[in-house]
Amino acid sequence: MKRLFNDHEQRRVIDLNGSWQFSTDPECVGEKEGWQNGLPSANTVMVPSVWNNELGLLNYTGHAWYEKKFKTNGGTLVLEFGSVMTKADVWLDGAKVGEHYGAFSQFEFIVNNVSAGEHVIVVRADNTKNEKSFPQQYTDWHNYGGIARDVCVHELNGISILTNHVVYELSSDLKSACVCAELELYNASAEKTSSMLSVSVGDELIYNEIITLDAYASLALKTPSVTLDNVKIWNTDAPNLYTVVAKTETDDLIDKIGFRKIEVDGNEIVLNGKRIELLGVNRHEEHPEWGFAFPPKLMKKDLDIIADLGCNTVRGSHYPNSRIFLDMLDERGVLFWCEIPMWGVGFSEQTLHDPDIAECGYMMIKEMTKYYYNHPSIIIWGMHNEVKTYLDCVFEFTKKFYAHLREFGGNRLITHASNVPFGDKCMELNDIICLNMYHGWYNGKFSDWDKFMVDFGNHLKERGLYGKPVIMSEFGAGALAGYHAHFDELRWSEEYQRDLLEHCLELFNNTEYMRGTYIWQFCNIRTSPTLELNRARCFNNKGILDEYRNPKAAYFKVRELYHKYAKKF
Ligand code: ADA
Repeated sequence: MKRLFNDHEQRRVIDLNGSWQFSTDPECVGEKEGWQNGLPSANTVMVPSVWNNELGLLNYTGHAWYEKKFKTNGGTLVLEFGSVMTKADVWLDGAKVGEHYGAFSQFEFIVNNVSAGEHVIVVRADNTKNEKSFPQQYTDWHNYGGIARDVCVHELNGISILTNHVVYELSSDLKSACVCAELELYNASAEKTSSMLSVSVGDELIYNEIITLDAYASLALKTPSVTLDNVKIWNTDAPNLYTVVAKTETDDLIDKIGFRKIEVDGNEIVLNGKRIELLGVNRHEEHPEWGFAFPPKLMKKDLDIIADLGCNTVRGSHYPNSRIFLDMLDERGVLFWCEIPMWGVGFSEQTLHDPDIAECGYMMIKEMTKYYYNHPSIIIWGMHNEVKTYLDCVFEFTKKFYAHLREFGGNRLITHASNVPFGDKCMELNDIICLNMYHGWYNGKFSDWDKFMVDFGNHLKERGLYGKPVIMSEFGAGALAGYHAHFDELRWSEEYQRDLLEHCLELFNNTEYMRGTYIWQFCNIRTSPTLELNRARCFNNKGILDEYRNPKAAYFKVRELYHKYAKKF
């Protein structure tokens, strides 16, 4: 996967980004007609991209096929995809190598015994929605389709390193770390093979042993723990990173980590021993010209804007973002909330009772921890958003998600975003309580917030939850950029949005149990063209910037307030 740094120096990686052959398949005849062997007629598209930004395909839903030829030295290959929306079927030289479900996760297939020379890779992407799809039938974002993130082919030789999680525990004075590595290894050779495996963190070698594996065998290896002294902590004002190199005689994997500790102390959130308040925005990784195939250049610009706003955190609503964006957050010391696309509004009660839904969510939780484990910027794992948390079946799968994240998710706070403040059965499970509320927009007036905050505080006391930190994970109002009102209360005007956000932020800042805010939302996004959500222009207009990143009046108010609140710490 493309990162901000080279993640392999030894391994040969073939970049498959660039031009691919492309054909839609509205009648779903491709497989029957043998398109997996090569597309009969095709246009050229650039990958990564979503097809919706091609002329005439904005709302295309269904199958579309991609084909690309590449040359390799052969042997064992890993075909790696950053994101295919939403279901992917992959063929190499006409033979099926695998399939993957889920739009926002990396995935890969290992293929052995590939001959040297030219080969053809064919991908069928399918963004069809149905009663079991993730997300469900309608969502508050556009139903993009395509190969939306990088594609590459890795040539593996001998004992190879598939993943490496660096697991650590910091001492109470944060001066030393007890560190080990959890690796997945694979012998890409047709013979039993031995190789020296070393793992280093910064300048310290933490493991150096000979490993032996049978032909094409895998091994999950946990190295013994080593104590590293005088570690430099990763913090928002000093994001110290360590380069981690895992190496065999024939392969390598390079990553970056940061040592930091996030915890809850009563109703405080504590980062590296110091209480913090989360000053954040919700951000979709989306742009009208690029859809979800969001280019790194724009990621950097978004982050520059986010820094200007005075934010110390971003919620990646509502799915894992690109690895390269996470690398940027790691480098800049910006905290991140990472979640799976289990976006509740579309899930009916009946669907939530279906065990396949819980299973799909669980698979996405496992993928999220697999690929994102090492990023120090991730301080919150989000399990789902606005799912009907008053149901027992939701409580049951949330418990399972939580247990996995607790055991395999490293040092992070675990939560979900709730829109049922008074009936949510899962709040007790969570490390922090997070609420999505829209008083003054979908219902009532600004002033309803004041009563709500008192009522919710009382509710927490009655439930014995008053000791937990509370975050307002979504709140906001729509504003059409350039639409101004004579009277400050005129909905859809920039002034209304600005005044509502000012009212909310000042209120939350003065509420004893509140520990942070994520404004809905950073910028406008394209949404579903169907009528369920009734969105003006088919955009969610609650951005404090428009979709081209031009600030609205609310932007300047939020910037003033976030900079003022940041001074308290
Ligand atoms: C929900 C949801 C967001 C967005 C928002 C809104 O809280 O989580 O994705 O749809 O509502 O704008 O109404």
